[in-house]
Amino acid sequence: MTEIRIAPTDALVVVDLQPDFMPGGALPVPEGDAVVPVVAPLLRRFATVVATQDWHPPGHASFASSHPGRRPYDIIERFGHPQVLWPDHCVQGTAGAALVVDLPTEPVSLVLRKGMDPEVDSYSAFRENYGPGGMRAPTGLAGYLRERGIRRVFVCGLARDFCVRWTAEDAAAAGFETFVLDDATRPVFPDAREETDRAFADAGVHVVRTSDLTR
Ligand code: VGL
Ligand code: ZN
Repeated sequence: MTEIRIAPTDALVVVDLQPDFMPGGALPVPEGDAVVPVVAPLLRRFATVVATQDWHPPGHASFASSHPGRRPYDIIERFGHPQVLWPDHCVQGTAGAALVVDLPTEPVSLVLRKGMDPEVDSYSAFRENYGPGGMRAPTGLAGYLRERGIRRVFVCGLARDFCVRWTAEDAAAAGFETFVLDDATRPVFPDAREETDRAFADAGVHVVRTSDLTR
């Protein structure tokens, strides 16, 4: 076990804690609700807290309903990369797209909405998924964090194998020392656990527990 002292140059990135990702929601993450009470007391311990909000227009290209003959969780190719087709979820302005109410909002410095391009999915808080020309458009988050002097990024929230994974990989690629808070995240596909662990190791992302954090 490690001991990590929280510093003023650390940021907490809380990924997609929204009702649609909770059990019973439109795109349920098993045990997704279990991370909320783990994350809630963490927010006040960081000077910089970013909360992301999946925020799709109706008819988004990541929805199976936008592809006749396809069903949720089918995989197709878009812009040369695999795209999981999801149930309709986190539609802008709907109750399922709000941030969960059991999180304190006062410590949240920035709410970053993503997935607004109707044609391109957006798992990561830092960049959209692959779009036309194989490009991944930046969200501006790396610049926001750099301008605030952030050096380390701690990622938690949902889902471990999609938005948390892509956010952590991109944080590391952007030069931040990056940690995933493992007890504060859950995967949408629990069978993908080892693949995600390998991706974190390959990216140099540290997987730690919230009990490793001290101050
Ligand atoms: C997510 C699938 C689709 C996530 C968002 O938050 O991990 N997964 N949109
Ligand atoms: Zn989404």
